[in-house]
Amino acid sequence: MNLSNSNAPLARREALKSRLEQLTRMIEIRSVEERIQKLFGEGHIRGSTHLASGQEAVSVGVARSIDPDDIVTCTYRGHGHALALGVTTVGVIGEICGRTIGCAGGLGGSMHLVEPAVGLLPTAAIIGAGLPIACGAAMAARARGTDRIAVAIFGDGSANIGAFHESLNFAAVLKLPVVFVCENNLYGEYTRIELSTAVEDIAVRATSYNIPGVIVDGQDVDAVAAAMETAVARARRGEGPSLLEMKTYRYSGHSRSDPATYRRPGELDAWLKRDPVDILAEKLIAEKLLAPDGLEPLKAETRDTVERATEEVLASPHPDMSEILSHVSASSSGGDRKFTFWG
Ligand SMILES: Cc1ncc(C[n+]2csc(CCOP(=O)(O)OP(=O)(O)O)c2C)c(N)n1
Ligand SMILES: [Mg+2]
Repeated sequence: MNLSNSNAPLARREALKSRLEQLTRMIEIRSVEERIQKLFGEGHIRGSTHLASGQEAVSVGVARSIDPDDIVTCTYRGHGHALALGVTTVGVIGEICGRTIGCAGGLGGSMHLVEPAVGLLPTAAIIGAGLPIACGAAMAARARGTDRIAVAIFGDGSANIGAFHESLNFAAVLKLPVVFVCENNLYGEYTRIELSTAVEDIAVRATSYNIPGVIVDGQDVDAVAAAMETAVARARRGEGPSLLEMKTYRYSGHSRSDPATYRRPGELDAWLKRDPVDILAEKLIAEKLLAPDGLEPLKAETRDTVERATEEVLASPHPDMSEILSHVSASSSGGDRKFTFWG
């Protein structure tokens, strides 16, 4: 497994301190998602894919606000979070294409990305599952006497799952260092939020658990980071969890080839006008960190980098069939393939 052999994820995370790199990473996420859609059509991907184009500001805003040894859980819609946290393009595309070069050796696929070096627990297909796991990671951090925190990223649909309510209550009572980040993209699979959810704003549910609940512009990376920084500081001070609701939108359908015909007319166009990449690019131009005509060349350059990563992936092998039972169960004799978080 190529996981611990490389400093690249940590270096990529460190690089995110630069505002220009934050923009580049958001473009990279978009380009990777577009390439994955194409790879799926070309037959290189088994199973499913769940793209997060449009939600890049949440990924990068969260990643830039926490330390590499903080823990993150997220769902199948996790390619962008993995890239933002520092997993390499080869690690992500390789995993999704089921190649040994992937971040889980090609055994996990699109829904099971992982990188201990930057705190990414394996992403999960079961919605709501990451919330209690984040509570457990927060308890472990406290038991070890550290000021590390855990972040659980999940969707609006997941806020109707029992594990959401149990986790918020549990974390509030124990004042656990957790930040609950809800990406409200208005849809759970093919169902618009008002058909499944009794409240318009998920953040109001924080009231039931006596914790802060904040509505955040999920298209603006700086708004995401500002809300995160407040919640992270509160968690590190031992004052307990927060619930942040990121208002955002997914440009693609739920998964694979879903054409998303259930959208309201004009809805996609309205969100495209508040594209997170454009919003940050405009700010960087105003801050003179990007030339007025610098966005398109940056996009082209990033697409080239993603294309080179894709070529590397497609030239690399699939795992051998003998690997099929690796990691199936955890045991003390797991050998060198064990994932180790926090030593
Ligand atoms: C426990 C559980 N129930 C049902 C499903 C099927 N399922 C997959 S995605 C999804 C919708 C989730 O929507 P949301 O939480 O808003 O996340 P998004 O896909 O919008 O990121 C459902 C119900 C599942 N994966 N896990
Ligand atoms: Mg959703």
